[in-house]
Amino acid sequence: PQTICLSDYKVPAYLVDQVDLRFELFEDGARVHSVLSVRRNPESSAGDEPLYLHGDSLVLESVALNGTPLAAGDFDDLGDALVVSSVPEAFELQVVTWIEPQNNTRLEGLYKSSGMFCTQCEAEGFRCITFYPDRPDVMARFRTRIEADRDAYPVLLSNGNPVAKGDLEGGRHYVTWEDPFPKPAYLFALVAGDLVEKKDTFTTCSGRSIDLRMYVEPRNAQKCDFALDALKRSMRWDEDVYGREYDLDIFMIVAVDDFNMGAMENKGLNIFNSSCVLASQETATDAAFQRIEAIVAHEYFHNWSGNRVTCRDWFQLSLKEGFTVFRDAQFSADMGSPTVKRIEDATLLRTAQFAEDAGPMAHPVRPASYMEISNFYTLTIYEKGAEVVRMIHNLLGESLFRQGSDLYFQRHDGQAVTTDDFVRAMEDASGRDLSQFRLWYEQAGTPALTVTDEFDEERCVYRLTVSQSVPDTPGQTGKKPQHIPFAVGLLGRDGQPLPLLFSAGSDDAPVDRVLELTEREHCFEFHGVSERPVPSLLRGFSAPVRVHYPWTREQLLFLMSHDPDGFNRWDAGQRLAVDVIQSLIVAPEAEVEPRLVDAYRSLLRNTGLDQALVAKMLQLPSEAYLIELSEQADVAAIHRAREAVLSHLATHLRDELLACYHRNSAQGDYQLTPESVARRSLRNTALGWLLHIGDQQGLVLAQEQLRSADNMTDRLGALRALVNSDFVEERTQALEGFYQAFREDPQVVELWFSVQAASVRAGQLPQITQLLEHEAFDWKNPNKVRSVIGAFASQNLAAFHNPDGSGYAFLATQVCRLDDSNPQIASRLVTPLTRWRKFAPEYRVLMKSALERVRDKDRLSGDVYEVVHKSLA
Ligand code: HT7
Ligand code: ZN
Repeated sequence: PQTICLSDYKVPAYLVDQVDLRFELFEDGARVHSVLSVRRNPESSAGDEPLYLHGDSLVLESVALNGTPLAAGDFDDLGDALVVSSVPEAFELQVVTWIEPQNNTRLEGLYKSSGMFCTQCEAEGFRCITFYPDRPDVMARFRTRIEADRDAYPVLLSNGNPVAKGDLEGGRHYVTWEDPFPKPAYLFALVAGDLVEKKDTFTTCSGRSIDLRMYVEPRNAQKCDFALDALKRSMRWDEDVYGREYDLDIFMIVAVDDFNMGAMENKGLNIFNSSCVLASQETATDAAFQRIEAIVAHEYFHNWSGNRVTCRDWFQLSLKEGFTVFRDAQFSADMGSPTVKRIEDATLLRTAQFAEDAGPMAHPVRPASYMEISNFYTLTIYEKGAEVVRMIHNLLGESLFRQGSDLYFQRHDGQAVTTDDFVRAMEDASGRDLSQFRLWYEQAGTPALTVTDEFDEERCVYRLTVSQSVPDTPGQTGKKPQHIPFAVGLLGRDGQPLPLLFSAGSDDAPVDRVLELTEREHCFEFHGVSERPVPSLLRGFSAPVRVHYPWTREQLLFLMSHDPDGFNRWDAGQRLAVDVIQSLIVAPEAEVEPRLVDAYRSLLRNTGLDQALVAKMLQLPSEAYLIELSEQADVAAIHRAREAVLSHLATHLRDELLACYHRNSAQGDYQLTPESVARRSLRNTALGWLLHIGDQQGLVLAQEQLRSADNMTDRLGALRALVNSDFVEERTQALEGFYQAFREDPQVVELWFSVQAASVRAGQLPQITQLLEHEAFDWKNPNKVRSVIGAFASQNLAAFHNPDGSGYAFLATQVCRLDDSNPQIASRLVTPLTRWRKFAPEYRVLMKSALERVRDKDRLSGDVYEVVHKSLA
């Protein structure tokens, strides 16, 4: 595969004003008639360059220019492109192609899922439908006519508004759609199927009535209400917080079972992975409800941040993804608990994005090159990109940020632009200079802050010295210091916040401040400090950085109970638990810190504190996070130490766990309020801990909960606790009963698979192999693949990293198998092996050789090639 470089960007030589598509859909394939109105781009210096149209897996049936069929010598069908050598200034190009959606296992372009036709065109799927300049800076108006059998495909959908429909001969019918907004081809969508329609409406801020439609398979008709409500909440929120009104007369959501990612923001016709949109109390967990709300919002918000203003090229992907993730995070915070949302986001970032940023595929938020763009839908582009926007928000403040976003949308509406255009709008609206800040887009790697402090008792001066360094990453060394907003506070002996005075004498100082770090080393002096304070650093996770400060265990315990910043309260608990677990890794026989037990005891008893925060604080740091923090991870030792701490806590806090369980037992009807979600989380954590130590009373409670639960959170909580216990017979029975009860529901079966695959007790390799042979497993369905193979390799770390290398060999085999049918999924699945340098030598050697086996596979896809070669380099 070729490397594509940002520095080679050229404006398109030709523009497309109008696209007329006619799809003839059949069981054995589809014929696509395309008419493109093309003109030379006045901004291009390319002269009379040939017309270059991308294509992938297409059979060309005919090509004509202004109605005249082209002769063989007038064009070249290169397989991955159609090149027309000599074209006028402006012309119409008619192309007919034949494709086979029923055989499309890559799930890019037009494919079939559970009998329905659907599309996925981002990033480069449109070229699998017809020849086209498939790049986001070519924006055209689309008119789409879909023809299909009326009985098999009564519902025919595309972007925009329906403008015509009617019957055709042979029991067929058609519908024509017109999208008035020019868009890049990656936002094109088509759906044809036998679907039920759920209807709703939304009245916009200017009084326009929008038809909301959700299309699902008949068996899912009862699982739409939550998503439709979430959609309405999102539409209102985007008007209130960003002043963004919806623009078409209809907004549609479709659920499909086979989908490579979570969802897709196609203009007016969002397509969702079923597991990211369908929900009912009986079948979806609280986490699933929250994820669905966030994804529905995310896709909807793209209508402005992505569709109305889109990306110039794929190097700018974070322009739409980072901004939209930031917007959906603000929305979720407003809908629930801001602190809990921040903890969840920071956990994902610190566990997985930091690992990516320190690994062989590390890349800047705006990458400089790529081979396969699908490999760049990463945590760095999405989550770190969102953090970068959040930092701008922190630096500018609410009001100037809003003015910046208004300016960005107004200035660039209908355009394909760059991250630099985004930053410039923020600068122009605020008057701030963000030139150094731009390094966040250019430099890969997680900055590390080392903080030291001194207290001058006589002068009452407290001095914080912060030095920053940005690590080397592949292809990037010797990096410059970045502009980092660093939120801090100081706590006095009794836990009172101390004023932060930059000079002596002034009064009325704030008790928290955002320090702006711009130098390699920065020193801040605070005056009028009468006692040595405990610093609370990086409050609210104000920047995606690592912070090193030598807090003592005593200080961490103090912050855990006194820090007014909820995030840092949680973080202090995490740091303490990490420290205790790490000391057991070094000395397995050492005593577990008794103060940790006391801290958890008071958490379990603390009914005064926000229970959602308590639920988060009770979660021990994950094995993945502990690996991320190690230099040369010894997975078995990490697993052993963490389990030992968990067992110790559970044994010593048994009474408190039982009390917590009963106190938080279900009362009244199932509700999705933050309070009820926290209650279920607390009781399921308590249950999990009790079963972890083989508690008989816990077993009875789990079995009863599994039997009587009226919702999936409690049912799955009980099942997970049993599966992660040593009650072998009981867990086998529970798994069987659960499967029989929900075997008809693919989303629940996915949960059932992943609970086992992620469990060190139920998910050893022989059991994983059995799951792959299970009647419900389906190699063509990415969700099933993720729920078994993905869960095993990324959550069941002790089993995956079996010192005999069997887990690695297993993953390599499955990656090779999937590479032939779905390279995007294969490429994502191989990720855990690419981190081989992170591990102790005995693991490293085996991981590397598994990776080499993948590298040596015949006909390796470009997707997997890029990841494997870069990680072996
Ligand atoms: N913008 C969407 C990206 C996406 C995608 C990318 C590559 C391959 C398949 C895909 N499906 C969806 C999703 C989003 O961020 O909203
Ligand atoms: Zn997105």
